[in-house]
Amino acid sequence: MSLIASDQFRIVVGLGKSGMSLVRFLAQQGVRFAVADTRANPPELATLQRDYPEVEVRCGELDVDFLCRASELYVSPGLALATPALREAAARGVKMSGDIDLFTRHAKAPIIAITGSNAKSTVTTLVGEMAVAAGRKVAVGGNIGTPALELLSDDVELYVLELSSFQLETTERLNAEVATCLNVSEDHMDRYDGMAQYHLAKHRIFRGAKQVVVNRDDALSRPLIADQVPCWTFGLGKPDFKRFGLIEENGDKQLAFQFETLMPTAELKIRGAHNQSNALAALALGHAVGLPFAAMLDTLRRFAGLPHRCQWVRELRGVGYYDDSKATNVGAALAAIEGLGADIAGKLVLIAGGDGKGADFSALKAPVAKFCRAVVLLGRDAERLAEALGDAAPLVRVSTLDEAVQHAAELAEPGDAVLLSPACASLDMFKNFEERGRLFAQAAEGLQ
Ligand code: LK4
Repeated sequence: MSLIASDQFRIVVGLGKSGMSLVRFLAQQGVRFAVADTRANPPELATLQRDYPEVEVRCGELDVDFLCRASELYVSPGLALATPALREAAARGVKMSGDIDLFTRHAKAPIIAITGSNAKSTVTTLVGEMAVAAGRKVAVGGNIGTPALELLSDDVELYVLELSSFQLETTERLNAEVATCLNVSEDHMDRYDGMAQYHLAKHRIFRGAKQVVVNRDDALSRPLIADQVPCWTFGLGKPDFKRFGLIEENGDKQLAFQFETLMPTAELKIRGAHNQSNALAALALGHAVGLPFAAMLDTLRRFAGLPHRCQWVRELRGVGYYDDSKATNVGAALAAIEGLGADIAGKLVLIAGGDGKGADFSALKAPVAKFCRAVVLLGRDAERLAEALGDAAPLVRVSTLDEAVQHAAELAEPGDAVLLSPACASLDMFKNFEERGRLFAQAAEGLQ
């Protein structure tokens, strides 16, 4: 039985990585569809024209009448549902959907679903590696790595998905085995009418969930759900029944579940309180699907962190260079500044700026004053950052990342660290945060 009516016509809106996964999936299902993208030359256009020359593609401004020929649109997470042409199509009765919606309709194995403003990639990767260590046939992807539809296979026993608020907006009901919203702090204010709307989008992850995982240290992570849905919690405080937390014994901190200690936090390679929280979140999610503690703890001992997540790049003349390009919002940059700042002998020379997405940068001022020798600013919102930082530290404006690294190297003293933690998206200057991180590392490695 097909789960998509094949007599109806669909349109994939947005031809990036997930758009291309939709094309492959729909073609394989024998569904009639076309593709639209607001850009003149979307990233996967050449691939589409090579592999699916018969599929109609319309690039440039969206045509409402064209969109209304479809019963359902699969909208890219990169395109706001508030785009006038999409609003008009929805008002005329066209259903708005996305790749995750299609995925859940076809997935036959349980799903662990993870969202949050920060730490979702780290926790998703950890849970995936825990499942591998436990011998489960697991597929990991969604908002990181492989698009969800490309994970679908009858061999998979467990799916672990990282989901963004944009992917959740086009998902009616996820029906995850276990769902979590790790934390909520300000992000994407260019796409939402405020924190309430952003929070609401993230909490769609709980629709139809059989179990939930809640962060005791972030009230915004708590879902409004029925009492009978099993709930596991994690937090940095002392645990209790069904809770993961930290137990302190003679000044020694241990990861713990209920009334038992599991392992000393000193054995984690990933540093800082936020990473202890991430480890506890991964344990809670893994435990909810029955992964054994031995395999999960083994994974926690080995995991050295993700690329571009406060990643050490090199040392030169007593100065460490760290790539935290993945800090695309204020909350992430705060964690890096406070975490690394407290960990080094000297001070930080921070490189920040890019597309701020309408953020309020004021929370950066105090930690910058405390930990930074200087801040090097670049990108579209450099001036907005400069205003928010005021006299917290000396500010230097540059126009390229190479220049930023050069200036930072000149400002840093032995014992200091140069930290790229932009608090902004990269899309004003780079393909994505990965490219920004790679270019930072290249520039740092080129210093003599
Ligand atoms: N049709 C269509 C259409 C038009 C334009 C689709 C997509 C675009 C623009 O391309 C985008 C690609 C990826 C826009 C994005 C995007 C990813 C907008 C937002 C995101 S995101 O929010 O999921 N991730 C960014 C963030 O967290 O800020 C990542 C930024 C970065 O890598 O620096």
